[in-house]
Amino acid sequence: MTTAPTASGEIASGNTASAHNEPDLEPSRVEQRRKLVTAIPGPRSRLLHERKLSAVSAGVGTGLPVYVERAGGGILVDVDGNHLIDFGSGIAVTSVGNSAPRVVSAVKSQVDDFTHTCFMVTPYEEYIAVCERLNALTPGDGEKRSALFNSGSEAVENAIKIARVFTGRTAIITFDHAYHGRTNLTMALTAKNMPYKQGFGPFAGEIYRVPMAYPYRWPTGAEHCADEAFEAFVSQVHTQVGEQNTAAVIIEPIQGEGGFIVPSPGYLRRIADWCCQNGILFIADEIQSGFCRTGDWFACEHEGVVPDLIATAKGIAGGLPLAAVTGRADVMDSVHGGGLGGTYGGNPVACAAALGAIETMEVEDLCGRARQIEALFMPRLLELGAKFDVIGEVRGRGAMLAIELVTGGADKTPNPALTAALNAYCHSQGVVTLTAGTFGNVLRFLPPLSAGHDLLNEGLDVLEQAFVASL
Ligand code: PLZ
Repeated sequence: MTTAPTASGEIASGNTASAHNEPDLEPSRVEQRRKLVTAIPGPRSRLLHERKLSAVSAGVGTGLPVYVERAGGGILVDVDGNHLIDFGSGIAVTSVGNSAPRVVSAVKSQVDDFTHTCFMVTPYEEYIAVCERLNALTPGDGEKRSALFNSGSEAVENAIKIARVFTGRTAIITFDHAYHGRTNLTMALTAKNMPYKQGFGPFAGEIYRVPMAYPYRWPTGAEHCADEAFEAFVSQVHTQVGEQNTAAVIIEPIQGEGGFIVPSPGYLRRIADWCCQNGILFIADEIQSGFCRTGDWFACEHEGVVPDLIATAKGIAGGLPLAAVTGRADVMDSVHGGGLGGTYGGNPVACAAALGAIETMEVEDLCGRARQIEALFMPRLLELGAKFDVIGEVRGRGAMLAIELVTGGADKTPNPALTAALNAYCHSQGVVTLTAGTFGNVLRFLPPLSAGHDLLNEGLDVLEQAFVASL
């Protein structure tokens, strides 16, 4: 087993002391313990699942068919009364916890006032306030502007639109293992065929894919990854696309769906500098990695990178649908009036939720909390890695962590069957884990930052049992 260079560095060790104490978290109204009162899924969930199968399109998948009734802290309560430990946060969304008190009260009061006018018709202050917060919180001291949308995919689409208008160029560079969404343009940016793209083409044009600096799987070894991946990037853009035709490079600072791939240190910085030298915009997709998840407000801060544009969503609004593009004022203002928008973009209820969520992150120091979670998880995951040679790599940062599963020993052949078995075991024992990865062989951990230490440790105990049960 190897560890990614960024996995357990100074952040982890600096917080070891506090990691052993229960942090000062907002008390949740949901009892914070795992409790199984039926098999998983229980009888009520099974009934609902039958209804789902006859009412909902088969194209909409279900990771774990337990139907949720309440949630808070680090617990999901299902309709059968089971308390499950949440290691997924609804795919990195409820970082402040489900129904976080500030989010709930801001939403309630906004719903009492009004629910919608359409910001493009008769605007309201909440939208502006969210943009002001984003402009201040994102990396970079220069003047910035933001625009709000409904989903991560929509934010990415708009970042590309803006980049094309600003540069007057069309080509967009994306990476192996990238995930940017399911709409037509973002499907083209996304790397993995099944299930995201199969049968859904033709895809948007002018998208070019280059290798990702993926240290664990770099053919000549992790130590050569940063240099060789950067050389391949520069050469492919030059020979196959042309710098003068390239509007933007879009990258996830830590790749999410692709398998929590942490690029080699320095790689992002070199790409960003090269973009700057060539009049190409650097777009960071921080939709999964943003908002305290990795122990900083945004993952690119760890690498000292200031993107021209940042796409955000997920953690921004504590579970309500909201997304944004934030970036350099000259870039954002280059679009003609009326060129950006949408009926619901920056809905006032979602904006109120975002203001509540951002305040929670500040007041409860959730960046610090994500680092504490890393300090708790990392040693335990590394211990598992030392014990079970099917763990090829432990990696990630803050509360965005993963293990990559292989057939064993020096053989790095991906092991999706074992990954599925471990995932299923955790589910059966009331721990909601998620898989990821181009090869389906990554188990990822994205707990709410509101989850207590005892609960997280208990979830990790179950993970350990999963190895014993599955091997
Ligand atoms: N960019 C980096 O992680 C969404 C996808 C789940 P939307 N990731 C979860 C699924 O199977 O649909 C994501 C992301 C990154 C963009 C997106 C897209 O965000 O809000 O799902 O559109």
